[in-house]
Amino acid sequence: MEKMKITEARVIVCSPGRNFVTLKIFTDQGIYGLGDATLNGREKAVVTYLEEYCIPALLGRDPGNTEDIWHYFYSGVYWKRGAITMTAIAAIDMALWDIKAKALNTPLYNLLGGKSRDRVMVYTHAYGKHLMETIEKVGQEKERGYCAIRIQSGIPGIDHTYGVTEGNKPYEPAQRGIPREYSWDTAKYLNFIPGLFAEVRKAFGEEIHLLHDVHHRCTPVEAARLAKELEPYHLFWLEDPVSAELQEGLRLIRKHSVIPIAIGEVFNSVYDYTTLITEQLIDYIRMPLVHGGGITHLLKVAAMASVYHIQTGFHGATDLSPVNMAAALHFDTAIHNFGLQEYMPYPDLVQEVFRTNYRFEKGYMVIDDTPGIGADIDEEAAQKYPYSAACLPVNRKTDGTLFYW
Ligand code: CS2
Ligand code: MG
Repeated sequence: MEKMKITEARVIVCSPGRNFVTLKIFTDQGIYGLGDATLNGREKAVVTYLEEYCIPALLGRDPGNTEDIWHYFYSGVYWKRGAITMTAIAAIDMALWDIKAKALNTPLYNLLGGKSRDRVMVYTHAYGKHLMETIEKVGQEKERGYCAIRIQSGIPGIDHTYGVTEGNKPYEPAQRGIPREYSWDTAKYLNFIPGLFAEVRKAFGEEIHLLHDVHHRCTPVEAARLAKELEPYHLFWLEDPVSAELQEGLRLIRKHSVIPIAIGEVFNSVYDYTTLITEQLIDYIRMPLVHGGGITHLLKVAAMASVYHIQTGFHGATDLSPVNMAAALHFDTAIHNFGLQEYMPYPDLVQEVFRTNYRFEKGYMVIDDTPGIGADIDEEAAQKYPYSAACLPVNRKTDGTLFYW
């Protein structure tokens, strides 16, 4: 690969239905790379971090030196880790791998070990305001060909529940303006969910993989109760059962249940996982490329996880951009301990701005052999959709105590 030099880098912020941040790095060989830098509700913080503290130090470097550049922005920086920092590093890293694969005229997966599989199993979201609507939605997603479906539902007695949007609007938790406040009742939630899965299994049998996202809302003992009560329904995974700042809290769940656990979409480095992996307290790594320091770092995390029989299960909601999704599918195609990829189809508006190289086929994603990540951004189209501040909601218990959203 001919020696190249980074000549320019710029951050493209757009909002085709929701805010996205994309880093574009240019080289003296006319090849450019893209990296997703989207962090829902904190987009401008990442833009500033990239523009003020990263891009000036990137210019002139050889884009092929992914390992050294990653460490320059991680080990070389005094204030380490955190969602903003690791999202910025991820965007740089993704773009550099994109450049390298394009310069070598090969799809990215070839630089990550080649094909371990021809297609990548994905799961989508089914949710309803109440149990019957949820069952109906599961049927619709099954009809669409999904073999793995995440189930969320409105909870009787709770006004607004995570993961359930009104009507047929695409799922988007962030809202314009200051955070909306919702109220939550863990007891009502714990009493309702096992019955929901009993009904879903009754309606669809064992043939589809079912998943559920607790969204960080239980204490370890509450999560242990839920995990135990959900065991008869053979979930593919129970996601974010607890907030997991206290990694050893997962020991209590593990003691009471064999339900597979997926955790970490809000994590941003391997250090969030060390106890969870080495004590085999989890089964799937949720930390995505875009928030976990990019390809260079996730290769190391996935390798460490593989020693402990842990697989990947990357976050892939529509508030992570199609550039991240395309890069994730290359990663998922190549690594041996791939487990499952979250995939929510993007609304048409997003597809007007971002072009990608993957297609959905009967419950799986297939990527083509376009050199690089295989994603692109139409900057003219992006300009039609300017940024508009939005942020994630806030949650309170019914007595007003501030709680996890
Ligand atoms: C969720 C996300 O997809 C998931 O598993 O946890 O939808 C999450 O709520 C959003 O990405 C937050 O921006
Ligand atoms: Mg989640």
